Amino acid sequence: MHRLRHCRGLACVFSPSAQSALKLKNNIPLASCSGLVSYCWGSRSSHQGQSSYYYSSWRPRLRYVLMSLVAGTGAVVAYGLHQVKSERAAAAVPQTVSLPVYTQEEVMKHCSLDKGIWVTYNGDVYDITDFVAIHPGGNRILLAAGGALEPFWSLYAVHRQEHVQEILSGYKVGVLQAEDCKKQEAANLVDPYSTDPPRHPALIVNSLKPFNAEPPPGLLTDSYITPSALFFTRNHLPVPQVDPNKYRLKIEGLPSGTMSLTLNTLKSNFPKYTVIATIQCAGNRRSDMSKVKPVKGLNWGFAAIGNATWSGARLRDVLYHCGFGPEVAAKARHVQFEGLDCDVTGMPYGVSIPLNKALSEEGDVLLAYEMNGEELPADHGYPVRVIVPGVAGARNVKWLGKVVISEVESECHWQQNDYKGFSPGTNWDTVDYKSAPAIQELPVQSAITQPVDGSLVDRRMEEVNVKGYAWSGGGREVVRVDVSVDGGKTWHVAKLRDNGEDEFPAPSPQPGRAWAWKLWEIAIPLPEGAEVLEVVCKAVDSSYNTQPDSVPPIWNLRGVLCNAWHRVKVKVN
Ligand SMILES: Nc1nc2c(c(=O)[nH]1)N[C@H]1C(S)=C(S)[C@@H](COP(=O)(O)O)O[C@H]1N2
Ligand SMILES: [Mo]
Repeated sequence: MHRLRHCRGLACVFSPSAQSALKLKNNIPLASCSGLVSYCWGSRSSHQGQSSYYYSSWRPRLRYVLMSLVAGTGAVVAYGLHQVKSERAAAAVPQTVSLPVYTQEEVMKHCSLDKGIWVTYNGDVYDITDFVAIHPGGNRILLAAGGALEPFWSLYAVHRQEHVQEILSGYKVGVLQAEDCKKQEAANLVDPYSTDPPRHPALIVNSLKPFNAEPPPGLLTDSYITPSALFFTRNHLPVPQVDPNKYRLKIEGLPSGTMSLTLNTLKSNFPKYTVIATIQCAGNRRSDMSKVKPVKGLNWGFAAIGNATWSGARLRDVLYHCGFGPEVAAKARHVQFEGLDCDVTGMPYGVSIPLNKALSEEGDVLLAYEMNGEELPADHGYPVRVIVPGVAGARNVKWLGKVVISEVESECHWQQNDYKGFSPGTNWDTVDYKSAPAIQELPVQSAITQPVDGSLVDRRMEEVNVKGYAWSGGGREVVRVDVSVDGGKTWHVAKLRDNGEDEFPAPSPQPGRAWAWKLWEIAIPLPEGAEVLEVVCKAVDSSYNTQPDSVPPIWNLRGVLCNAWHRVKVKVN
């Protein structure tokens, strides 16, 4: 963060519009910025903060339109990066020649596309101007312009791989002056993830920094309520350290100005409500989608979902207490949330939900401070998170710092340029994030947790036990789960359970308020002579929505909303 403040020519923003950059980055001396470069997050930004260096998306895009606000004229300059690529590459200095020594100050001057993008890493200086267009993580690489890569690479550990360093070495142009090196080292010692909490060893880790993990799917259906320690974790950033005594929840956009609530106020001044709600990441089952064609994002299996009891104050109660009334209602349409987790530039995680969901008495949106009867674990949002039942995980903001009542959706990356669905025909060259609405309610979903794919079934058992979960977004209750062991030719209706083996008292939900999943189970006779079974499930919700039979027609470049029939193959012996 500090490094960026030193950077004269701000070379990057987190928003498609330079305007919002000005608003968001007002701590940076924009007056001295000679070439402000804005960019579109969309096409190169990878899933939820994770970059992939595996997919074949390296060829430069032609669609690089960089807004260059030269000396405040706002001139828009279209800049085809690919054209200058070869010239610049020729200028890279071969390793055998002794390299020029640069000071940090000299490096800092190269932080715009016209002056070149320089960065330092481990005491070396790199001119990565040409690399910007082919960076799998998109133009966010520009955040490091004129400074060190280390603070960024420690946020996105995907970079700590040999071949990434190899790629970088091709762009080396010099070394950093010894004194400046020392200064950098001192600044880089802190690993932003060093304060992340300990985690359960049973979790299957998808990415360590930021931490993303899901439980072994078989454990999911062991209990109707997912134990907190096994509940999937989806973090985009380091877990923030929050002192409960200093914690303040800011409420903005109401006539009384900014309100500030303590944790104690939230707990004692508002009635405590408890809801049982399933949270599912919009990227759950992404790995099924990537089997069809590569997608960008964390390779979630089918356990990026969990069911818990959440307790806290109702958001609507807090909003009315803070002065929400007809005056605001006439204009406001959205409620924006900001987390206390920030990236290196100080940008918090942020998204929004429609205001009517937040205000509705039947919406059950909570400012939760408890999960499964205990205070929220660090990974799940301590001390306060939003629970938006029936809505994609991404909108359930953890470590909640701010609530803003607004006429517009959150401007943040995760609302504007991520978590949206597209046609299977849309690719990274044609995608227009503005053209699609943000994912809110999720479609109907189900998956098989038993038997496990690739396992063996004993013929002498005469039947196969099939188990799984089913859930739908928007409070739509799952009313039926159909299961087949012959790939979908013949079907059986599974027994739905509101509670698992544990005797959790789960009252049947009110219509439109079915926030929790259903576990299901069925024993199906083994078809005579079958050597392989293709076990398939599909759920039906109270609106008679059901799941599509295959992935290709719903494939999308980000691998979200994967809810095709879940299929598992087992051998009979
Ligand atoms: N502040 C903040 N809130 C967040 C996230 C985050 O990274 N930061 N991740 C979101 C996403 S994408 C999901 S799926 C859920 C996951 O919640 P969990 O980790 O408690 O399962 O949290 C959401 N809320
Ligand atoms: Mo998510």
